[in-house]
Amino acid sequence: MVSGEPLKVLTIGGSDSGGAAGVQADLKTFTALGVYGMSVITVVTAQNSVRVEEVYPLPADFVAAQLEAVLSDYGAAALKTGFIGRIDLLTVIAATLQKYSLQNVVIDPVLVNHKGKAMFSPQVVQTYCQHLLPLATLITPNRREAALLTDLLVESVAQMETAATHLHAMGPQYVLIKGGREEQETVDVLFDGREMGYLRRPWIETENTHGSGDTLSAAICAYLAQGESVRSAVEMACGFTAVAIEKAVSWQLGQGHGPLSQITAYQRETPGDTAHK
Ligand code: PXL
Repeated sequence: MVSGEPLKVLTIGGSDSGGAAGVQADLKTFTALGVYGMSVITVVTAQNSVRVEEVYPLPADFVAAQLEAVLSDYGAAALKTGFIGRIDLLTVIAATLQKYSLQNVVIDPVLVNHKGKAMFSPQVVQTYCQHLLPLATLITPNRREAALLTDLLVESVAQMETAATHLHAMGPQYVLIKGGREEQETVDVLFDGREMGYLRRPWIETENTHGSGDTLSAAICAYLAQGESVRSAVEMACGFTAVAIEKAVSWQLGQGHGPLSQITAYQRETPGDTAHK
């Protein structure tokens, strides 16, 4: 790498026309954290802050062509997957990750909508378990997604710990289960196969969390590319996402569930620091 060049990071996911979630949230996060962002689009959505109007799937061979184009030339120091939702895409993506022996693979198993309702068939869930989870450095399901992947009830922190153990046995090196709630705090559970870690933050009361899961996994990716350990990448990314949520609490960009503020999050986290690794 030539000195001064940015690290290259890839997101594989869906386009959100509203700019809140999906690859748009990822690319904003990558830019805010100073890495070079690339994107392979799986589906194009017509959506805003109120609803998803339409989803236009891209053919698996075209997704494969995007992956090949990016990885055969640029490569990637880290990558994340977001909205995939189809078996043919999941298997193409898994085969490509193996072909290029990619490191720092963050799998955000997008399986439920923001109301927690399952979006895809049980076969899609099974394909994640069989093909993608074993290739992951880290998986980042929320409680509902952890429940779908394990067939367990995942409500309490104790149940999150049990689910994390089951998920770790499916092959990922680390498991982060997001979105636990204890009184006025959110609790995420991080498991590396030996030790449980807990990330606690004050609960922020806001509707503007559209794209928060994407922002978190994209930030983890950026920090991993920059050489952070998984544990510190997760801690730093949780901090970044919390500030991005706080900064957008008073925003009313649309009529509904609004986005986060990725750019100002970075400025506040590290004021004046443009030389962050
Ligand atoms: O936040 C999950 C997500 C990922 N990708 C796309 C989305 C959403 C949620 O709205 O639209 C394209």
